Formats: sequence, C-alpha cells, structure tokens
Amino acid sequence: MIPKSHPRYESLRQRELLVEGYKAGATALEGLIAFGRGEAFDYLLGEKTPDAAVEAVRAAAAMLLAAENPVVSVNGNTAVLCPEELVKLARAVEGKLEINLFYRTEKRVKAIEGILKGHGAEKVYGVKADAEIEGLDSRRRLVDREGIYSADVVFVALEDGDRTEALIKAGKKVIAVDLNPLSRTAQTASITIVDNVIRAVPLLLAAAEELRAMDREALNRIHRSFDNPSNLRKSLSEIIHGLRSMASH
Ligand code: PTJ
Repeated sequence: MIPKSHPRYESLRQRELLVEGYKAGATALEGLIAFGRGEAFDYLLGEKTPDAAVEAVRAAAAMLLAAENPVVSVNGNTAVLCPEELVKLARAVEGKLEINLFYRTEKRVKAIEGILKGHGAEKVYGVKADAEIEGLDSRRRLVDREGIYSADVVFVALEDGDRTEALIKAGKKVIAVDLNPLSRTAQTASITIVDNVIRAVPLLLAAAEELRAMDREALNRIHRSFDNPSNLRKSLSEIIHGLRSMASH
C-alpha cells in the first residue's frame, strides 16, 4: 500500500505494523499513541541511531550476557515491531522471553504468544502470571515466578516509568530502549538505549553475538564502565546539536 519511494516510507511502514498489530488483538490502542510520541523524538534524532546509543548497546549486550537469569520483556508494541529479533536476542543471551503488559488481557497475551511462537519462540513466559512485583499497582505487576520475578537483568522497551522504578527497587538491573531521553524510564534504568526499538534490537542482537565468546569478567568490565547519566546527556547533546545545525541552515 505504501510506495517504497515515499520519503517517509520507513516511518509509515512502522505505523502499519502497529495498526495490523491492533487489528490482530496484540497491540493496545494506547500503544499507537505512545508510538506517535516516540516518532516525534525519532524525528529529532534524524531517524538514525545516535553515537551514544551505539555505546549503550555494547554495554547492554555485555550486561545481558553476564547475567544469571536475563529476561527479555515483550509488550504489544515490540511484539509487532521486531518479534523475530526479540526471539533471537533472548536465545543469543540464553535468556527468557516474557510477555508483560500494561493493558493486560488474556486475549492480548494469547495473541502476542502466537506472534512470538510464529517467529520461533519455544517457551514464552508471562502467559501464566503467578507472581507480583511489589510496589506496582498497574497490571504490569503480574509476572512469571520463573521469569521476571527471579530475573537479575530485565530488558524492556516502550515502558512506563513505574515498572522500571519497581524493578530497580526489587534489586534488578534494567536495560531500557526509549526514544525519549527525558522519560522516567530513561532516567531510572541501569542502561538506556535512546533509539527506535526497531533499530536498537537488531543492533543489540548483533552486539550480543559479537561479545558472546567473552568471559564473564570481561563482560562485567564493559558494562560496569558504562555511565548511564553521562550517556543520556550525550544523547540529549546529539539532539540539540542536530537542531542547532538545522536552525543555522
Ligand atoms: O502493550 P502494553 O499494554 O504493555 O502497553 C504498552 C504502552 C506503550 C501503551 C505503554 O507502555 C505506555 O503507555 O507507554 P508510555 O508511558 O507511553 O511510554 C512509551 C515510551 O516509549 C515513550 O517515552 C515513547 O517516547 C517511547 N517510544 C515510543 N515509540 C518508541 C519508543 N521508544 C523506542 N522505540 C519506539 N518505536
């Protein structure tokens, strides 16, 4: 439907994935609005991965590989934007894949499970939610005892700040993908990748495959030397720099 020659083809294709995801019962209607906010930030980034995000991706890959029980958390947006890469990422870091939804309904959980299995996932956690994250009132508190509940590192994208804070309070490390460097999630996470999830997840997968052979000590050195507040300032500077150069043309 969208001509490939359209200057905004990639952005329109992503919108279409979300609309189809909504029709398939996987994506929340609110997810489409959340995506629109992300698009505005992506526009400010010139729809390219910032240098700061490349550094964050390497640290995130190292943290996931060094983890004891890493979990890749999937919601209704990420399930349709990059399902194959999420399945591959969980496999590459020997982690688990768990569905965790803000607007959780059994129907949506089933639809997302179907998508992930259709992209090669063998086991999907979070279909049964038999544990709760403390201090969280939203339905995101409902988790799998063997998954997020007992994870040491959780990968999240398009997240609300509440869960990130609750996961950190529960002693976990959180890796977040968020196009908005000012969001509560971005500010609270252990590592924030300021990029579009559709670009960030393939990059993270490639980095995990590249670092996979390293021993745990070397991996720990990589992610421990990463400074999230300073990296967030870098992302903001890249946005400001881009705007300044546009303003001076
Ligand atoms: O599927 P559910 O029920 O779990 O619901 C998911 C949504 C996205 C509706 C829910 O988590 C939500 O309302 O999120 P927020 O609070 O709107 O936050 C979404 C954040 O993700 C915002 O900071 C956006 O800028 C950012 N964002 C949106 N699209 C992208 C993005 N970040 C990275 N890549 C994107 N494509």
